[in-house]
Amino acid sequence: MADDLSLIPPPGARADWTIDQGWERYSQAEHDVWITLYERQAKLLTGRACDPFLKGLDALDLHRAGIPDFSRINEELTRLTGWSVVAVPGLVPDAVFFDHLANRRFPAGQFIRRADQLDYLQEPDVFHDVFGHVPMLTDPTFADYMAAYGQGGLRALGLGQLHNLARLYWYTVEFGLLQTPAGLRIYGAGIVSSRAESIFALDDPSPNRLGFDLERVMRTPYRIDDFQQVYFVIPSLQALLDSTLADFGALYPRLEGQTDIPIDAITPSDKVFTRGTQAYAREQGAHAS
Ligand code: HBI
Ligand code: FE
Repeated sequence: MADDLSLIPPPGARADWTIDQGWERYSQAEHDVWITLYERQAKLLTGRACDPFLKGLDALDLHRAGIPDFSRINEELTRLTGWSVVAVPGLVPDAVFFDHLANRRFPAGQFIRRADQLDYLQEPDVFHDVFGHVPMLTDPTFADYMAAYGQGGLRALGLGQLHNLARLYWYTVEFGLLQTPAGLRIYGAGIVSSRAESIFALDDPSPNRLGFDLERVMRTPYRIDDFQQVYFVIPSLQALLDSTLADFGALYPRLEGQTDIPIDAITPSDKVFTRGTQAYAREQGAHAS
């Protein structure tokens, strides 16, 4: 998370931390990185990503000529759901991030990873942000969820409760799975933008896959450094939106009195899709010094 002590934007950025995308300044090598990543993921995600994601990818025509020009995708995106993409230099402070979301603007990194960093990157770049996040924003229900999350984020900041809400973002927007008649499908941006996790999240026997429950998710820590040990499955995008329509003001005091649920635990009230072996996490732990 960005340093919230300072809300002052870096030199060259506007007061709301946005910058020009500068699309005409991308080099061919940068466009080629996008095309490489796009082709790899598009192939992999057929039958893995949920239909709203695949439909959004098509509707915005995200592959044409490399890194998309935000002004081009915004025409269609705004028409569909009232959202737009704005360019930012990298991570922005929480308050700035939530204010954009609440106003249906998605802050996207302007830069793209280097060709030698295709699989791992610390800060969100234009591929993670635009390929990963923006297709779902063409879905009216998900679009409403993201805006509601931004509003909830601003309230949570005021209440000092962001740690709980950040878990909701992580386990839905970034790493969420959707239950469909054809099986589990991915909608989380952190999964769809990663080749390895697109496979791991659905196919690996290691992680738990559990039914989404708002309070349960808010009590579950997450890892930012490796594949998830637990994925939460929503029954529908509408159910996700419905669970966040209420003000969380009453929920936070209740959470204060409860302990976190260990990341690999399954509780008696969990709906279990997969009881994971946790073999991958154990293996990684064994390798850590
Ligand atoms: N800034 N650019 C950017 N992208 C994010 O995803 C982001 C951020 N700042 C804060 C932030 N995320 C977190 O507050 C949320 O993930 C909870
Ligand atoms: Fe993200």
